[in-house]
Amino acid sequence: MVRNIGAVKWVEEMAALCKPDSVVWIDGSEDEKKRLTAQALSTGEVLELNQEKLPGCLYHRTAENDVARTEHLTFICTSKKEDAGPNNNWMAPQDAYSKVGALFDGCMKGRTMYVVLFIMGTAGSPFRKIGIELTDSIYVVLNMRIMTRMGKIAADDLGENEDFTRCMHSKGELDIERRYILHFPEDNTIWSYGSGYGGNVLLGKKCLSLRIASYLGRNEGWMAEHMLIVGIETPEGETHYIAAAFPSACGKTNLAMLIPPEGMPGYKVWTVGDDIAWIRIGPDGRLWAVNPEAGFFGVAPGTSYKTNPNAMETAKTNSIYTNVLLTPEKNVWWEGMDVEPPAEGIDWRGNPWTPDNGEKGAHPNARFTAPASQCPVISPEWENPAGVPLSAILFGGRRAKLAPLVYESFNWQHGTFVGATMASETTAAATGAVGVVRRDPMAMLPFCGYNMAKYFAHWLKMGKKLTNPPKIFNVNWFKRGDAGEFLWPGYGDNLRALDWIIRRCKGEIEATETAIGYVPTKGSINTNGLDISEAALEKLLEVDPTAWLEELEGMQTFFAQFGDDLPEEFVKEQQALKARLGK
Ligand code: OXD
Ligand code: MN
Repeated sequence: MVRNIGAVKWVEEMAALCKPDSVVWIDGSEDEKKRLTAQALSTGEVLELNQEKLPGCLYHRTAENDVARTEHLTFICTSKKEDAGPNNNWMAPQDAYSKVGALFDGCMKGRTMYVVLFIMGTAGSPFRKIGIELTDSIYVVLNMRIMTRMGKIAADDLGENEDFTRCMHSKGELDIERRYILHFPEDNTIWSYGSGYGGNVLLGKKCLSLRIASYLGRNEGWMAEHMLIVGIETPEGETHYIAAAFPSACGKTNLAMLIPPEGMPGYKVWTVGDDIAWIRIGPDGRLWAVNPEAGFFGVAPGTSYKTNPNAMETAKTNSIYTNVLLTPEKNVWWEGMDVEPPAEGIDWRGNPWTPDNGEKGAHPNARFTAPASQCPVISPEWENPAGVPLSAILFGGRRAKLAPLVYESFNWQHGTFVGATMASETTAAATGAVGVVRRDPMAMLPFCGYNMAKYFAHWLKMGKKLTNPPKIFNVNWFKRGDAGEFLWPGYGDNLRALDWIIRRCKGEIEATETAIGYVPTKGSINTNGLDISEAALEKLLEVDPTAWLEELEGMQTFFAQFGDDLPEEFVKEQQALKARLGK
């Protein structure tokens, strides 16, 4: 299948290091899927779910110590430490290769090495990148089948080109003491050892499409962002595309496939992507975005027919469930699924479970891996190799008090500053401490493959090249009233804010200029059919200068770590914000 000399040589080299019993090149065919599934079922690596209720679906449990991305074990290995920046853990490339090379040495004895050629993006698209992942996990191969376009199609697309990302993975011993997720941006290489958790091992996702791609994007003049992409079709039949960055647990997948509220007839929502956007400048001076992934790797807990019916429908067939509760009927269940829990089941750890035994049935980071093509509202444009044109970029976080429901930045530079000062508050459920503000610029803090100060500069540079830039907004679905209650219903009603955004992009409505940007005037948010008080709406749109001055201090403290690398424009933006706040 593959005659690519560079690929063959690299696979031989890595096989010589890992010493697998055999090497299997994956072609991506249905027959091969059947064979691999049968093999994984025979070893217990995956279990078959109820084929009447969940046709084509499989179940997998990870090791207990391996349920999430391990940021403290994730490294950027550049020749110079300053190129990784204060936002990344750093290891010198030679040290990293020799330290983790020693772990890879012989790690696949008794195992098979699978060779997975995959495309991030669509075949032949100018946006796309090709990777080859070597792995000793069938679970990884089956997930890569869903999350990427892989096998023969990728081999054909690669041809004899030796420009591909070398992605090396082994489960190793699944020992957290021997776990490393290493990125070598200068070598276009990723090494992942000792984990079986998606974000650490589906190397096309966070590792390639964000960390390596952000580095490539800076060199090549494009952007790799942690953003969903959604198309909003208005009753007039125009579709506007929006890309939006939120930190985890802020509802990206939900927003990407929301159901319009009853009070907004005639609107349609089209999902292009739920996690990653690769963005380029088009010949028209606009930004064009593609979703490089082919599937969704969504968080199961909290996903229900109430919060996200489209995600539930997407994952009903041909999907892989990881670390959820297994019911006696071989069905799945998780907290926040909004259906009665089963009387008993097997929890994510593999232990017998009952609703009152005090344990969670599903791990809070339990996942479904589902083909995007199965999403009932997948956009007809989602595989367009040229991408979709962006009318707006959104940033958002979870802020109980500070940020209004929605506001518009003054221009690209200010919008970049708004994104760079993004922050989100932790919830009691997640950490035990309410209201701890974590700064997470553009939701990229764990994913920027180089010095983030240079990433900010790249954003500013991109803006200078745009003759027709999208407008940049900030949203906050999580503002609370004095009694701690959420002021905004969220979910489908978030379309009301998106609608305001679109009307601003079209220049149809006025807004109120404030110190932080343009805020909706009273009455300009469509509240048709929404039960919300005037007082709540007022509070949602309020800008409190004292609170923002405090916020400015937090921004300054955060930016201080970048020293002189921080773009001059951001120093000016801080001064301008202070002046607008009346200080
Ligand atoms: C994800 C994440 O899995 O952001 O998408 O962690
Ligand atoms: Mn993500």
